[in-house]
Amino acid sequence: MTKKKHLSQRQTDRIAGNQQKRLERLEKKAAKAEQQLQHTQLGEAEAGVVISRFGQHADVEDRSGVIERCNIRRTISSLVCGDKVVWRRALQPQAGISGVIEAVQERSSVLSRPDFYDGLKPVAANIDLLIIVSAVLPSLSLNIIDRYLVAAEAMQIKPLLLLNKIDLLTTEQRVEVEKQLDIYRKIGYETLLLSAKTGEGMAQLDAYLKSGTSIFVGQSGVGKSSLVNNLLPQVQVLTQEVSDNSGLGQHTTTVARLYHLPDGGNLIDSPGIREFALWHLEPDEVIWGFKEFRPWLGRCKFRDCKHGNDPGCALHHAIEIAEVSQERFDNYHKILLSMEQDKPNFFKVD
Ligand SMILES: Nc1nc2c(ncn2[C@@H]2O[C@H](COP(=O)(O)OP(=O)(O)OP(=O)(O)O)[C@@H](O)[C@H]2O)c(=O)[nH]1
Ligand SMILES: [Mg+2]
Ligand SMILES: [Zn+2]
Repeated sequence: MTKKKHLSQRQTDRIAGNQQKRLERLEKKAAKAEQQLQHTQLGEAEAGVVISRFGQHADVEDRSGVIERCNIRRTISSLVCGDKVVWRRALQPQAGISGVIEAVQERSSVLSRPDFYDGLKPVAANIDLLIIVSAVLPSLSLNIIDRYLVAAEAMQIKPLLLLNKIDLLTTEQRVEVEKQLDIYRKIGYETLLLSAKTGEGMAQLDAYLKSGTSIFVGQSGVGKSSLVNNLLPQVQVLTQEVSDNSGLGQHTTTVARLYHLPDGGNLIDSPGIREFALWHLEPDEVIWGFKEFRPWLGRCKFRDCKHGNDPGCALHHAIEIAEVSQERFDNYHKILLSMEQDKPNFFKVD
């Protein structure tokens, strides 16, 4: 059961106050960086790609593949890993800063996630494939998979379900997870089972990564960075054991980072999150994100059918004839319920 999160007025005020203070601090820092820049001579505008973003700075890859740490112009409101930018080199780099990012090119896609305190936060841009990584350790959660699938459908980014750590599965567990993944295969999603540890199944992943930009998303501790290390042994991203007592990951990766793969294609490793919220979506978008429900929508007896116990519900009929799975239907209701219960005020529309 999800615990209801009702914020008192005082808590809401405190959050607002903290946000204000944080904003002021950031403003001051940015103003200082901007001032320094005005005294620095800059070269011609160049194209670059954001490899990683850290607060007021970003690492930008120049055309020859060299990564340069840059300041960010205050006029840029949003900048994330994968963004294509225009930047200018400082003729005399100062304090490790090689240049300044002046503009961001239009994005073909953006993965955002709503944060309880900060509102909607972009994570990465220009993504072609959303690889939803799961594992039996910490735990295999179909609810989290469904949340990411809803987000993928809303962003119109192709998803791929990847189950890592198959080396840990007993024969019975293997049968069980195959059954669970069959639900997704049946509705047209592709799945991969593999192990970053033993390398089993890794070759199947290559075909997906060869072109475009892919991103690993999923709970902390499922092995996203371990997969990157398996694909790029020379990189060695920091990974960490899942803590035994909580069963939850440690949040080892803290910022998204883009890597180039040897056979072409880019791969972004992103920080794990405990729960992927969908507060930024409308209930209509959530149901649309369950793509096998679509043919049944609008066919219920009552126009305002909530697909609960309403008589003549087309979705219930679809479950009876095994066109829609009970698990996905239950997750749909769970997601809707949790959205209403936990939604912070700034995602509410009056
Ligand atoms: N047995 C087994 N363990 C694995 C496998 N892949 C990763 N691990 C272990 O899982 C733990 C977590 O791996 P990470 O790669 O740090 O997980 P992550 O998803 O990047 O976690 P965050 O960065 O916190 O989001 C580490 O102890 C890894 O060694 C696998 O295929 N099999
Ligand atoms: Mg990681
Ligand atoms: Zn209905």
